Amino acid sequence: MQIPESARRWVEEIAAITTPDHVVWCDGSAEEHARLTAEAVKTGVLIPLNQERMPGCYLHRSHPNDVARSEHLTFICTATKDAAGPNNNWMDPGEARTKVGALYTGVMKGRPLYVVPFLMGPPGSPFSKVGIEITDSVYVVLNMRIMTRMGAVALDHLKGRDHFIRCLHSLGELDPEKRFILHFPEDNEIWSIGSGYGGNALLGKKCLALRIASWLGKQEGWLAEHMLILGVQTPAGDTHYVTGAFPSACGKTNLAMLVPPPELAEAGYKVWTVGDDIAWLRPGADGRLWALNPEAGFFGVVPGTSMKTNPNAMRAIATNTIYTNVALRSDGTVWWEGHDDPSPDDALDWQGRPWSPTSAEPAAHPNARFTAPAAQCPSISPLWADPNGVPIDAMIFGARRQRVVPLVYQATTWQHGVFLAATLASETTAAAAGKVGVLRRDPMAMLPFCGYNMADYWGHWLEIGAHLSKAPKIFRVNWFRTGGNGKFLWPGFGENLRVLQWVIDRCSGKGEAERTFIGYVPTRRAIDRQGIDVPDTVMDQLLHVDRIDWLDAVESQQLFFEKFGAHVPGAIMEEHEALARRVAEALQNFE
Ligand code: GTP
Ligand code: SPV
Ligand code: MN
Repeated sequence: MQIPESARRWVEEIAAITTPDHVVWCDGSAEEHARLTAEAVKTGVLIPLNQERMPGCYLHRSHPNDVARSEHLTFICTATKDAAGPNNNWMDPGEARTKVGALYTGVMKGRPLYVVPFLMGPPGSPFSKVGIEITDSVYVVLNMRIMTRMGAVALDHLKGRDHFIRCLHSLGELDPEKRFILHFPEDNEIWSIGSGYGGNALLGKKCLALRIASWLGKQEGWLAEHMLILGVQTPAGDTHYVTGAFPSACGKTNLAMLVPPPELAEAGYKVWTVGDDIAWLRPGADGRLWALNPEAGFFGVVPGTSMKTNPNAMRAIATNTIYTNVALRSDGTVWWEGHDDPSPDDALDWQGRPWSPTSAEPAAHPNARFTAPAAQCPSISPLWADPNGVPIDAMIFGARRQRVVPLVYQATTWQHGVFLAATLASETTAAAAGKVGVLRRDPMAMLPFCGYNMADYWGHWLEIGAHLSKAPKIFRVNWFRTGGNGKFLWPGFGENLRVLQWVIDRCSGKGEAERTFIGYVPTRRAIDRQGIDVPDTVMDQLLHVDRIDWLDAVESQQLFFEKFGAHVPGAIMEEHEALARRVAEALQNFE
């Protein structure tokens, strides 16, 4: 491995502060993987699963207080508070370095310090970025090996230069009082301490590929987004690529791996997975928007995953997978709520406590996760690691909304679409610590991940649109609308392809729609319902746009925009005011 001098010096500096037992440079080799896995098993970090039934699979139980991202402990440390915006927690960089820096003194005593070079994006792509993560967690190393291109491949990408993002991680004492996830975008640096969990600790993912990358994208003219990327192959044989931004645990992985229902499969539809969580997008010389997946694996929600909901994920996680916080059955296999098998009579829950179907608590943590190599997914696209990515026809924005938002509708222009995405709101999930089911604004599904002032970010979106002669069409979807009985009205999962069909139709100038005050809504018959039991009355409920509901929505948007003051782009306020006018008109016509 070609180690740049600057990296060597930085590691020495950190080792002098954290005083580890020894330093291990990770090269990403198979031999190293075997050695680190054995080490993790010996120290109880990983529990081997039944190797006959689940080759290469392991279980990890995290600390019970460390099971989700900690948004309230996540900070953007920029010179001014204004640069971070009201969407982020802010800490002065000097203060952060003093206060949190002190926590690193001697923190790795008795533990190894691993140096993990990693590449976000395909090898050989001019758009890929290199990070180096220092960590004292072997679990982090083993996860990074699945989620990124790790080791020699990353340092080779540097070609002797020292353009890498410094990522410093320590488990610390796993004390929530001493837990911080800090980003220094002005210095290309990330500091994380006190958590070993996913988005807090695998620093290539949310910290680098979204928060730091969104900042870099603003300077360099591209976008880093919380988006899946998929390709829909139609019976005609052409493939249309679509991105989908949904907040955490709102359906990206499931949509990315969609299996067409029998009627559509027979007709010749196929869905290809390019990415399930993060997309880096840039305008191409052809005036289209191109997307690539910077990750190499999936860190997906386990509960609810089954052969019925997501067979591609089930196959992807059958081998070489790390399971975090699921239940363990007596035969050494795993189980979770929503699994195809019935509840086991006796199992150990995610904390290792005896569990039976009469137990009061769930067997798996609601935010239990799998870490699996993307290449293992049966629907993985032949272009998933293409250095240029794929050209995007449509972008969809989805969220959990029991009420108000129809199954699907289309924005009238790019500017209207940016406004639609900026006003996205969703009911909170178990992916972040805090209450579940509370409605909050989550623009572009990026509220926890935008590394700078979100209103400036909307401006950047508008600016990107100005560089696109063939901009993707923008849509809003909602799989989660409920009826009077509180049940979901739409069957979801594979059947979501029926909505994608309309989306693709609209991109090619087809697909029936009615222009309403929120945008183009499909007519009842525009969504193909052959083979599913969704009666006309239910379809009408799914597509209903209610004037009173939207009057409330406009008022709440106003309050949200006010938080960002003068940073809100004029074009966004224009769209907001135009919507308010259209809603008022609709109310008048109604009376
Ligand atoms: P992150 O990894 O946290 O960013 O989440 P994600 O957006 O990839 O969410 P994921 O696809 O893992 O879905 C989370 C939960 O939503 C799971 O429990 C799914 O079963 C459920 N879900 C996904 N798609 C649908 C759908 O179409 N309908 C319904 N009702 N539930 C869905
Ligand atoms: C999310 O919370 O959106 C995730 C999981 O994708 S984590 O990597 O923990 O952020
Ligand atoms: Mn995510």
